Amino acid sequence: MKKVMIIGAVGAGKSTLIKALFGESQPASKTQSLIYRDWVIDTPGEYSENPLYYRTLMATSHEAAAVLLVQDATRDRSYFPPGFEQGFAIPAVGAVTKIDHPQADIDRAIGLLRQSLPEGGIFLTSAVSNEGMAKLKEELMQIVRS
Ligand SMILES: Nc1nc2c(ncn2[C@@H]2O[C@H](COP(=O)(O)OP(=O)(O)O)[C@@H](O)[C@H]2O)c(=O)[nH]1
Ligand SMILES: [Mg+2]
Repeated sequence: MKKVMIIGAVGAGKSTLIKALFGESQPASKTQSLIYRDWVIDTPGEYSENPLYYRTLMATSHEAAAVLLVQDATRDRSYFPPGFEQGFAIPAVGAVTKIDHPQADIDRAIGLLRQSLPEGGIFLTSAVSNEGMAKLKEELMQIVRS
């Protein structure tokens, strides 16, 4: 099965999002390396924050059908460089995480994500309330099945 590679800063909620996609609710432990799971590739946040790892992300993307850029709704900055999505040869979609959080600013998160993902769908999600999870899963399943 084709895979979706999930990228984003340390603590953005990537691993928790993946657990929610698989219907699990236990907390995610810190991601120390690339983790292949079914149709998903989880990545350590350091890979998105440190340009030294960009080559690893690019190489890993060759095993994926799409890349999912994750932005934490509670954070006031993005770690992706502008236009990051264009560096990948595969389609990209975005996800804003933690929209349930009292400090979430969804418009700010969309704005930050759009700097790296000029086009492509952006899905608003919470692994806590499960809001937006079904829609995101549907989109990703469509990509991996195509
Ligand atoms: N409120 C809230 N917290 C979340 C959500 N998703 C993740 N978190 C929290 O964010 C922190 C980092 O999550 P994690 O999945 O490990 O981030 P990763 O480093 O991107 O894999 C953890 O404390 C999670 O409990 C969410 O949807 N809502
Ligand atoms: Mg993780």
